[in-house]
Amino acid sequence: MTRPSDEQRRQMLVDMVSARTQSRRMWNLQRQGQIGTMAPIDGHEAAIVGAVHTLDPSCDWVLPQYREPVALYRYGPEILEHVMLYNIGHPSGGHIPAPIRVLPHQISLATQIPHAVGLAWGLTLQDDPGVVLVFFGDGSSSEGDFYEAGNLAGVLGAPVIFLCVNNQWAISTPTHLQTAAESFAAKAAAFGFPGVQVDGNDVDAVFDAVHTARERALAGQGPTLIEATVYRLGPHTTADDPTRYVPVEDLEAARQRDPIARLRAELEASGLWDDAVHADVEAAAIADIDAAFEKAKSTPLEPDAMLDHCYSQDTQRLARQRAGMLSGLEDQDAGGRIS
Ligand SMILES: Cc1ncc(C[n+]2csc(CCOP(=O)(O)OP(=O)(O)O)c2C)c(N)n1
Ligand SMILES: [Mg+2]
Repeated sequence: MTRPSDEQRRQMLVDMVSARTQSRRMWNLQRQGQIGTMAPIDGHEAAIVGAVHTLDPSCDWVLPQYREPVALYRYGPEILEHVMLYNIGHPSGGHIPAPIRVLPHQISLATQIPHAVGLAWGLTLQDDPGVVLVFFGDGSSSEGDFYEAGNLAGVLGAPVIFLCVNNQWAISTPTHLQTAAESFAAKAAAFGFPGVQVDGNDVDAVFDAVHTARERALAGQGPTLIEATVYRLGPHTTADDPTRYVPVEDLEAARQRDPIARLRAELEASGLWDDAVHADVEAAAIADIDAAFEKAKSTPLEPDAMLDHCYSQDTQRLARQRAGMLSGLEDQDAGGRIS
C-alpha cells in the first residue's frame, strides 16, 4: 500500500475542509439569490481530494462532473474563479485557461467520459507524459457514453483512470434501482481492465487506489475503473429536498463516517491539527471564495465567449452565429436592455 506522507495528509485535510466550507458559502449565496444552482460537496471530499493528490498537475489532466471543481485546489486557486464565473452565469464560465489541466465541469451526464478517453489517447499519440482522471457518479454510469468510452479505452489501452464516485444516489434514485450489477467496479470486466472498490471516506485508501492506477497507466498498462463508495450527506443540489426520499437512519449512519471528521481525528491524535488550525483554514477558505466571487462579478461580460474554444477556429456556421449574436445584442443595447 502506498501511503501519503504526514505532510500530504495535512494538506489533503486543508483541501477537504476548504472545499466543504466554500461549498457551504456557495449554498448561502444561492439562497441569497446571488448565484445559480449548485451541488454541495458534503461527503465527497476524501474521494476527490485523495485522488487528485496522487496527480502531477504539470502533466496529468482532470475531468470533473459537477461536484468536484471546488475541491481541485491542487490544480490552482484559479479554479475557484471558474466555479464562481459559472455560478453567476458568466459566458466565460465554461472555460479554464491553460496551463491548468482541468476541463470545465460537466452537467450533461457522462459526456466528460468519452472526452477523457480521447484526451488520454491524444497524450499517447503525442508522446506526452501524464494520465487523465475522470470523475463521474453512479447515475452517470448508466449512460451509453460510459460504456462506449470504457470499451474504447480498453481497446486502446489509454492512460485513463475512471473514478466513479458512488454516493448511493442519483438525485432520488438509489443505487439498487441504478444497476443490477454486483458493483459499479464490476463493470470493468466487460472492458478488459481492472475494476476496484475503495472506501471513499478513507482518504488513504483512495490515494492508494488512484496512485496504483496512475502507475499502471504510466507503465503503458492501460485504464483502471475505481469505485469510491461514499454517501451524499447533503441535498443533490440547491433545487432538491432530500428529506422526501433519504431515510433518516441511513443519513445518520453516514454522518458517523464523515470523511473530514475521520481524517481530522487522526491528524489531531498525531498533533498535526487542532481547533485553531481548523478555524484558520475555514477563514482562509471563505476569504478565497469571496474574492473569487467579487472577481467573477467584475469580469467584463463578453457574451460570445461561450462560443470560444469550440474549435481552434470558428467554423463558417459558428462564425455566422457569433456575428448574429453580437449584432442582436447591439440592437438590444440600443434599446437599453443590456448595458
Ligand atoms: C444526460 C443527462 N440526463 C439527466 C440529467 C439530469 N440529472 C442531473 S444530475 C443527475 C443525477 C446524477 O447522479 P450521479 O451521476 O450519481 O451524480 P451525483 O449527483 O450523485 O454526484 C441527473 C439524472 C442530466 N444532467 N444529464
Ligand atoms: Mg450519485
